[in-house]
Amino acid sequence: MIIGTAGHIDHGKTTLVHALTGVDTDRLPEEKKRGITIELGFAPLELPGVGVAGVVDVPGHEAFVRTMLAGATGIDLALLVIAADEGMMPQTREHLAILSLLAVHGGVVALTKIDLVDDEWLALVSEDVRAALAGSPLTDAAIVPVSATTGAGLGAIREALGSAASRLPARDPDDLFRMPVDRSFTVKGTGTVVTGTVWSGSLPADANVRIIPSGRVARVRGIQSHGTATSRALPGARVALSIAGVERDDVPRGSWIITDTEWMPAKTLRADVALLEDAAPLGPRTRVRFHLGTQDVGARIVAAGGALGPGTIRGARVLLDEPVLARAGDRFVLRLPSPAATIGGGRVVDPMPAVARPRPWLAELTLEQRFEAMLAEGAGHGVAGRGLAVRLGVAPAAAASLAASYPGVVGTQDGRLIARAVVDGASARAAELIAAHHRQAPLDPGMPLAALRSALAVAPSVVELAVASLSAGGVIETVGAAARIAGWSPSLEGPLGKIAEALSERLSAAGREPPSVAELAAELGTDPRPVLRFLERTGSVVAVDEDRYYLASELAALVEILRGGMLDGRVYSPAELRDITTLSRKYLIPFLEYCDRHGITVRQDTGRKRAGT
Ligand SMILES: Nc1nc2c(ncn2[C@@H]2O[C@H](COP(=O)(O)OP(=O)(O)OP(=O)(O)O)[C@@H](O)[C@H]2O)c(=O)[nH]1
Ligand SMILES: [Mg+2]
Repeated sequence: MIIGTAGHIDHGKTTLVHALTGVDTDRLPEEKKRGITIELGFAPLELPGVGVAGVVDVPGHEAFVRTMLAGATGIDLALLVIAADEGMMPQTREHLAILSLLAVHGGVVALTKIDLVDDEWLALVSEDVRAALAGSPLTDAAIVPVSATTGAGLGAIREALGSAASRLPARDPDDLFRMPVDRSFTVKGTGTVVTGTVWSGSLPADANVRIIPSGRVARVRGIQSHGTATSRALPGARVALSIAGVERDDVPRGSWIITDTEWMPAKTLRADVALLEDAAPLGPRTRVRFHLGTQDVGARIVAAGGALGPGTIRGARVLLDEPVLARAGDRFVLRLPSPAATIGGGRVVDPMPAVARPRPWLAELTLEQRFEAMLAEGAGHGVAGRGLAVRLGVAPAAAASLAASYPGVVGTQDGRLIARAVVDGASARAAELIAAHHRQAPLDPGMPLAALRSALAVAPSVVELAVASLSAGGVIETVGAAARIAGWSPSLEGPLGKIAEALSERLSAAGREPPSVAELAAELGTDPRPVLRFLERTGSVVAVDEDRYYLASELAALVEILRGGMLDGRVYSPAELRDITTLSRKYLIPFLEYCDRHGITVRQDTGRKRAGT
C-alpha cells in the first residue's frame, strides 16, 4: 500500500514524514542547502492493523509538479499536508486537482504547524480546507491537526491513515504485471537498480522482464521491498528490482517494466478528457504534456465535437508524440508546458485502437459494450485476443471468460476473436465469388485460394474459417490450392465447345507442323489459350513450348519416329535429326528441346543421343 504526500512548498510534508517514519527523505546536498524537496523521497511506515505502507514524499515547489506527478501516480492514499498558518495555497489546489484527476482512492489531510496558530485561526482554516476538498477524492477525508515540532496529532494521523487503508479495494495478484519506473541508479557490485510501485500483477524473482520503450528483455536478479529481499513483487508494493545486463540509461524514469506480451505501446489512444474549471478551452492543435504513470510525452487532444471546454467530460482521441504504454481505466494528467500548468486529465478508454483514426467511445460503456464495439470496429479482422485484457482493463482471466461467454464469437487459428456473423457473411460471399469464377473461367478447375483471400476483405484466418465451414457443409470442395463449388467440373459447353472443335480440327489438319498460338488466335478471332490449356489438362493437346501446341497423338507419333530412327548410344547432329524427323528447322529445335526436357533425348556437345543409352 502506497501513501503519497501532497501540498504546497514548505508546508511540512518532509518534516511530517520524518516524524512519522524516522526517515529524513531530503538527502540531496541541494535539498539540504535550499531546505526544499527536489527529488522523490521514500520511507516505510508501520500502520497498526495494516502493516508496512510505503510513503512517497513529493516536492511542493511549483517548478517540480512533474516530479510530484511521477510520485503521485499509482498511490493508494494521499496525505495532503496544509500548514495551518498559511492554509490553502496554489500548489495545495494544484496537487488536490492532480489527486482528483488520478482518482486516488482517498486519504487524510494533515493540518500541520498548529504550534504556530491559535484555536480560532485553526477552526477558520479547517473550515476553508473542508470547503476546498468538496468534489475531490478527499471530500470526506479526516482533517487532522498536527505539529511535527511538538509531536501533537501524530498518533491521530497514523490512526486516520490506518482507517482509510482498511477501506481500500483488494488487488488481484494474478493480473498482468506492470510497474512504472520512478528511479534508476547503479549500485556498486549489484548493477542497475530500478524502483517503482507495482501497478498490477506480481513478479517472481528471476523473471524475465521487458523494458518499455526500449523493448529490451532482461532478467531480474533480485527484488527488495523497503530494504528487505523478497521472492515476489506484489501489486501495490514499493519495490527495487536489480536488473541484469542493462545500463541505468536504458531504464530511465518514465520506463515501464512488464512481463507479458499482452502490452503494446501505442501512439493513439481513446480517452475521456476533462479540463479543470479554470482552464482555457483546449483545441486540437494545442500541444500539451500527457502524464501517465511516470511517462511524460507531448500530445494533442482531438475531442469529439470541437474544442474542449472546462468542466464537462468528453470522448477524445489522444495523439501522442511517442508510444505510451496504457491500459483501459488508466488515469492521466494533462499539463501545458509553458507557462507550466495542470489543465486537466482523464481516463483511458481504449489504449490500442485497431484503426488509425478511432472515433471516441463513451466512458459509460460497459465492458460488454466496449467488447462489442471492438468487434464491430474490427469487422473482417475481428479483435486480437492478445492484448484484450489491456484493451478492456481487466485481468486476463476475466477477458478470456468475457470472450468465451459470447455465443456469437468464434476464435481463429491466429488468435483473433470474430463475430460469427462476419464469418457467415464471408462464407456466403466466398461461395458467390467461387460460383462467379466458374462462370467467368469455366475451363479453370477452381478459384485459386489466394485470389479468394484477396477478394474477401477479411483476415486470412477468417477466409480459412469460411472455407472450412463451406467445405464441412458440402457447399464447396478444395482441390489443391483452389476451391470449387461441390461437384462442379470444368467443361466445354456452348461457344467454348465450338472453339475446342475448331482447334482440334485445325491442329489435326496441321499434323507435325501446327500453327502458333498467335496464328490460331488470328484465324479464330479469339484468344485460344484458355481452351488450349483446358485441352492440355484433359490430355488431348500438348504444349511443345508456350507458343505452340500439338495434337497429343501427332506429337506421340513424332516422338516414335525420332526414337525409332536413333541407334542406342550414338550421338546425332541436328542435321541428322532433321533427316530422321523431316521437320523444318523452325519446328525441329523446339521439338528437340521438348524431348530434352521430357527425358526422351539427352543433349551433348556435338548433338543428341537417345536418353538412357
Ligand atoms: N513550527 C513548525 N514548523 C514546521 C512544522 N513542520 C515543518 N516545519 C518547518 O517548515 C519548514 C518546511 O518543512 P518541510 O518539511 O521541508 O516542508 P515541505 O512541505 O517538505 O517542503 P517542500 O518539500 O519543499 O515542498 C521547515 O523549516 C520545517 O522545520 C511544524 O509542525 N511546526
Ligand atoms: Mg519536502
